[in-house]
Amino acid sequence: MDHIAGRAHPASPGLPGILQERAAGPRRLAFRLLADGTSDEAVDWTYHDVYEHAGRIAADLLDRELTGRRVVLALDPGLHYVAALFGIFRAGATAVPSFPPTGKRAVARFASIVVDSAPDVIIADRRLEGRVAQFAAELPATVRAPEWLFVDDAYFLGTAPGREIPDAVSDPALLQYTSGSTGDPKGIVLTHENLVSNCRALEHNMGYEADRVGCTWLPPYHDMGLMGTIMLAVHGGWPLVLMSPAHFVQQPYRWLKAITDHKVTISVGPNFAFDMCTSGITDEELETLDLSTLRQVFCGSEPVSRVTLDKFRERFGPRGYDETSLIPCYGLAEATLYVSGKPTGTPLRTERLDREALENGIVRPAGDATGEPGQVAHIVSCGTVADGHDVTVVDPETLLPVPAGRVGEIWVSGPNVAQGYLGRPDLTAATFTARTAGDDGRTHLRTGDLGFLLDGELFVTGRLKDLVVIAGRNLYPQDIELTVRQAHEQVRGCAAFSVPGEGGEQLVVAAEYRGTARRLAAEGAAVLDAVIAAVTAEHGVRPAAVHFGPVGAIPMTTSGKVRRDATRKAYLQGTLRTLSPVADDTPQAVR
Ligand code: 649
Repeated sequence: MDHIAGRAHPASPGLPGILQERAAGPRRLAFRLLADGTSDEAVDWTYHDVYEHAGRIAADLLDRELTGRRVVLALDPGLHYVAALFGIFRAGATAVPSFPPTGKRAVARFASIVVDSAPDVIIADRRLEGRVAQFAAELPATVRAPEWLFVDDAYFLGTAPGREIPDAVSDPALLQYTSGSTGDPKGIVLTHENLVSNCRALEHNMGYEADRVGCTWLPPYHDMGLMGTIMLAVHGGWPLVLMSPAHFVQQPYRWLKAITDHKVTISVGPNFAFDMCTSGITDEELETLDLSTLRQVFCGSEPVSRVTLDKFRERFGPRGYDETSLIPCYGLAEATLYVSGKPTGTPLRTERLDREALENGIVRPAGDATGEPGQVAHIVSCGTVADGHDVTVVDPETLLPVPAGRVGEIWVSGPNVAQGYLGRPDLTAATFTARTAGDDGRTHLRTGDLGFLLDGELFVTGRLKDLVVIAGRNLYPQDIELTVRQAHEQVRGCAAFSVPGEGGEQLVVAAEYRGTARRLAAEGAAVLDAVIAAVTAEHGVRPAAVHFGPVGAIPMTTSGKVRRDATRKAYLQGTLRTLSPVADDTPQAVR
């Protein structure tokens, strides 16, 4: 059996089968957990270790006859998470990746996942044992209470129930919850074929390298951290250095230091992670870094910003970072993960486009003479479409494909496309089996994202739902948000959206202010002026209102994306947290 990265698995055994083969081979490093975020407390597991630990879980699940049932994974990121994932697979159950229900927000979201997925068992760390009763009280009375399986190091040392573990791979393999709204959870149904197909498509992009070493701090309960790193590493047979997301967020330096210490060749992060590194690493720390081993650095999950990439290159180029290694990529959980990425080894491509034309859906190079700052949009290419897949750009209203060089909704077809949303037949039909007006004989996944194809490369411009349509112009909120963040140093997070007003939709900006309410009272007028002046100058639209809230006021998804729709709703309901000197929560009007 061939299990070398980049080549096909002839019998297509699925991930649990691949793990089993690797476990039967020579002992090789599979995962290295940096338990405290540094190399001081590294815990190494071979494929054999993963397989054995997974077997302990699988035996327990089989003992409860859970083949074909759903099991929620509520462990902390780490090695037990990986073991439990493969244990669930080996027992032929469906894994529902989640996180520990600790903290108010996490509990609410966790509860919504449990209610929607109706699992038989929840696997959690032993330390939560005392808190389960409290959590159970959060669940609606109509929900059948799941059993809990508590694990810790001692659990894995214990003897498994004495039963033979069959290779019980049944579909569906996994239920992936999107990171969006708690009130409306959507569980994406993925088969083992989807998981393997996604790995193969990524390996086609990455090519084979004998000495590949990966590093990730991404949460394992999201598509990018799970399908993009843990599964891909097992599929490809190369070691992966793991760090918890919290360790990265506390100190972004740890990510780059791990790359340095373990001679990492491949890593990944959303755009914000690159920003955090650029602004959050001291000069002394910088001196200790060597990023020259990196050959592939994926950047996806939110718009890839030219400004971010330039700053990152300026700061880390002297430490061996080579921008050719950066791979802007695009994907979504509804397509398992991967849809497109820059082919390995090719230069980064950024288009300088006429912003006004782009607002009208037309891709036109910005003229050299274009001097106005707001007139040029820099759009980074997300590369070529995954092997075996196809992207059609479609006019969301007429459902007709648009020609190359026109903006439309990104529709995807191919084996990475998931089966649908659990228990939502209508939404599944509308989203996963869309047909173009001309009907090209295929069904497509409607992504809700906007973009265009140019010379066979995909450029993502924004989200259809988030478009701010004012006076016939289509404004991209992320552009306005960038302007706002750059307008004043005290502004941190930001969301731009529109609300109905006299004479049509009006632009509203909600911004997080880094200081206290008292400080805002003192300098608020200056910040407000700076924001309004910058937005008006760059985008030609004057915000009708600017709302200031404390840091953390703007709702975000668990993967760090701005939830503009939720921000807008909270703003309209007056529940968006405020710092504004205005005592009640009425929007601060622009003078
Ligand atoms: C996007 C996932 C893209 C996502 C990632 C390939 C170690 C190191 C590296 C490694 C392996 C081991 O956001 C992922 C492909 C990673 C290979 C790593 O290899 N999924 S989501 O469902 O949570 O959200 C989807 C939405 O995010 C936005 C779109 O709105 C999309 O619908 N999005 C983007 N927006 C703009 N630009 C992009 N490039 C975007 N990518 C996702």
